[in-house]
Amino acid sequence: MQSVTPNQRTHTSNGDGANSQSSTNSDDALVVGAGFAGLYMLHRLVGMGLKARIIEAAPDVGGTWYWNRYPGARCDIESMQYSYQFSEELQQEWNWKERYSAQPEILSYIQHVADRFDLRQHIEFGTRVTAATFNEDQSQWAVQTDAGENLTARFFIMAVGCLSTTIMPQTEGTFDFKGPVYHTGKWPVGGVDFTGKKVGVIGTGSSGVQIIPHIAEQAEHLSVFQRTPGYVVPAQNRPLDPDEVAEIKSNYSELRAEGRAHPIAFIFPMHKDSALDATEEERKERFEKQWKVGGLPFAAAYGDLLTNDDSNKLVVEFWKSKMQEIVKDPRIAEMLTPDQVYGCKRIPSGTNYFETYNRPNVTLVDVGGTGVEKFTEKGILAKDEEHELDAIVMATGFDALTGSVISINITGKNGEKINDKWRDGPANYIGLAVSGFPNMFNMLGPGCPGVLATMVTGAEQQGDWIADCIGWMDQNGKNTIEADLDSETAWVKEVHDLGMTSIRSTCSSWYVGANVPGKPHVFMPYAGGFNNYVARCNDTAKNNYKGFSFS
Ligand code: N01
Repeated sequence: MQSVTPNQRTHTSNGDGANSQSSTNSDDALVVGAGFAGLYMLHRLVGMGLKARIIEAAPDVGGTWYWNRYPGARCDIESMQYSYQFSEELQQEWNWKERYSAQPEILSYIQHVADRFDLRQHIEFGTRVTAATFNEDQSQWAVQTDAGENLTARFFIMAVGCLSTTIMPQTEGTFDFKGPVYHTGKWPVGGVDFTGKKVGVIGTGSSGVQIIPHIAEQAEHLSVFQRTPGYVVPAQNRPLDPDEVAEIKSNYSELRAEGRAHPIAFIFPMHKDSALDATEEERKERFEKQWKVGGLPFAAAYGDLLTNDDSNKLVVEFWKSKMQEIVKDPRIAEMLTPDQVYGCKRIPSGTNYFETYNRPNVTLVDVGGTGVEKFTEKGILAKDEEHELDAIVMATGFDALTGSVISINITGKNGEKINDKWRDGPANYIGLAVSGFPNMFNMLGPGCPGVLATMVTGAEQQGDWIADCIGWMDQNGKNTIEADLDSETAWVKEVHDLGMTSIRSTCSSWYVGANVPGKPHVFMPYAGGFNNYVARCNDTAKNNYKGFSFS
């Protein structure tokens, strides 16, 4: 593996992160993160002949797919669509094995992309960016790393991941437990052997739903600590049929174009009619058919399941009947039944999830409302009962969308900190640029469809927009770009107003920052649809980057 090491370059610094003079070794662009977004960004920048490099904390590429290597980790968007489309050769030569890829296969794919496009030579692995300061005199970013480097670059681009800063429960005695504690989002590279162990899993979101069946198969006993049950839908994963793959590949670009024109950048069987217009019998038939499609697409059995309360109640009734068919103990089935509307949290795609609760070595512990009460030396205290454990797995999620940005000490113009700027919630223009922070771009974060659409497609769209913008600036003699405050304020309002129309804003979840104590409650993604978002970004570009100022 090739990487740039700190002593291969020299930089001058005045000690506070802002370089006192322009360094000859300055980069055109520094990108933070070597996941799908960062790698594509790098590919574009290097392809334009720019001096660009990625700083990556992990020892390898992959981003979220490097860290989330827990057993059962798998994508919930179909492999043939959850992949890059910028290279016809790449999409023709790569052969996905399953309808929904497991983490090892996705990681192999990303590693293949890094090798195939010769990107590793531009990546510094094992290094974390700690601070970035915009030097107004030199119109450059001064970037510091935990390796003690002081780097400079004209553009500072964050591809830090929207679900990458892990969070642990802030519960009494967090550090008292004497056994090992793992987080799904930072899973050990060599894996963990739970054979013969009593294991506790906290959390039943997408990560918990995926890991629970695997731990149950290995451990002597598994206790699942559930605060809020979810509407888990079987993924209906299966090996891909070679004929089906050949068919897609024979006309891949058409499928890709259809995907890009779609609100979530993902094509699947979708119905537009109302559940209320169907007879009970028709509905049952339709729901059963779409259940076989499974996963996220199940919600498209009718066009109004996520927008009409009465239709939503109908899908909840059907979902309950399916879950109750699987779970043998009615008391457990009751505990597994959510009381929220269907779809307000991201719907986990599961495999053998409900079946797991029929196993004699699995206990479901209801910690509704408060969550786990206390960690003790021996395990977890919940509802006045101590559960003795050998290991604890936190499937407790992430400080989503903003956590990995604000963990870097970023200072823009006039000494303004990103932490202060985003105190009441994230602000940016078209989800890409923050007023007061020139020549800084943030990929797949707040204010864009990112987490509500297919991430790889979003990464390419934003990577293209940023690269094209930099190309345009160079052609037009512009040195810096900055989002106008007025445009930013209007965009923040638009994101908020659209968010209020989305079912996703109606309950406590990471979409609204409710999972992190003290985080402002703001619906962060752009809910107007990927296709509309792309049109807005393109319109801005076509109009000489309307809403931005240049120097
Ligand atoms: O995290 P989450 P995640 N005591 O925040 C519980 C993507 N993803 O890692 O709901 C007890 O959804 C918490 O309970 P509650 C996907 O976008 C995708 O699972 O807050 N429980 C919840 O059950 C997903 O949405 C895939 O009441 C506590 C869980 O921990 C996103 O990542 C796979 C607790 C956290 O769920 C995040 O998913 C994995 C406490 N003190 C992830 N604190 C795919 O399928 C928290 N919880 C592609």
